Amino acid sequence: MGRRLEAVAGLTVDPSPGSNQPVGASGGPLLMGVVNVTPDSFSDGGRFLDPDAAAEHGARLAADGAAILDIGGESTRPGAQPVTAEEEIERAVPVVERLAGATPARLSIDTMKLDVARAALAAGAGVVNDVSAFRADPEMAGLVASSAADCCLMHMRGEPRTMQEDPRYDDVVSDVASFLEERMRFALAEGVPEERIWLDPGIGFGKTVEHNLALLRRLGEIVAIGRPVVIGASRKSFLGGLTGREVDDRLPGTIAANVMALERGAAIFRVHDVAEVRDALRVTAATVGPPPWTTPNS
Ligand code: PMM
Repeated sequence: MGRRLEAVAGLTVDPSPGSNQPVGASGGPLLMGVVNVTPDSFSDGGRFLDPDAAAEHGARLAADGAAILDIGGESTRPGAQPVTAEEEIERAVPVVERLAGATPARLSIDTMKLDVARAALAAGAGVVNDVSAFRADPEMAGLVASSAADCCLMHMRGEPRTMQEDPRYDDVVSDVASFLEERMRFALAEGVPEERIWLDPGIGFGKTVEHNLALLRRLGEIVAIGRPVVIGASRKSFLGGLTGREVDDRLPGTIAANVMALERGAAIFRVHDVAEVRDALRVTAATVGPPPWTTPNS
């Protein structure tokens, strides 16, 4: 069994889960299960507002093979209204507390706010997933640098409230790659070690269907930057645009997008349906063979 397959199977995920080892140190693609503790998230809003229910859901995703659980207290769906840091902490941190030590998965906090990230790291999170790539709160970089957490820097055009209003690019793939390189330089300058940085092209964040497809088709150009690439295509509206399916019926499209992303070198797969995507990625990984892509720490 190859390294990549083992990681997808959840056999080698992290050498010491819950520790601050860079995720993926064992090599291989990793599943990141989505735990949205919001009333209005894109596909699962309102389902897990109760912290016990959310933690139970996270534990289930970990049992299904998620090496990382991404816990978020603010919806980033197009047009979503911002929430205060207090509200976001109240939603997300109790879930981090319940899951810390109760699951082998690494805990990621999906936030753009410094205070939320700080509280989540103190409660046991080891990853900061900032969809603003440290633009909403530049001090986030210093927090990550001083905490030894990993971070995910994602591309988004504008902000969630307005990002889907007529998005335009010269060339979406090279624009996104340049943006991610610039944000990575910023993070490095603020003291974040390179081996703790992951990059994400931000599927659905200020992009048309065609933009999302170009990013998936040419994902290799993002992978070539040399850091682990996160892909978040799960249930997103471009899949609805292509298939005519409502959000709960987009699993086949989600699987297709993740399989293509694995073939093109993505390392971390942010999904709602961990068990199903895991099976698809196991078959893909077994078929395509040894990793052509950059693993964390390489
Ligand atoms: N997508 C959403 C939220 N957070 N984080 C990263 N790194 N990448 C993503 O693509 C991403 C994210 C929105 O999706 P959801 O509302 O289904 O969670």
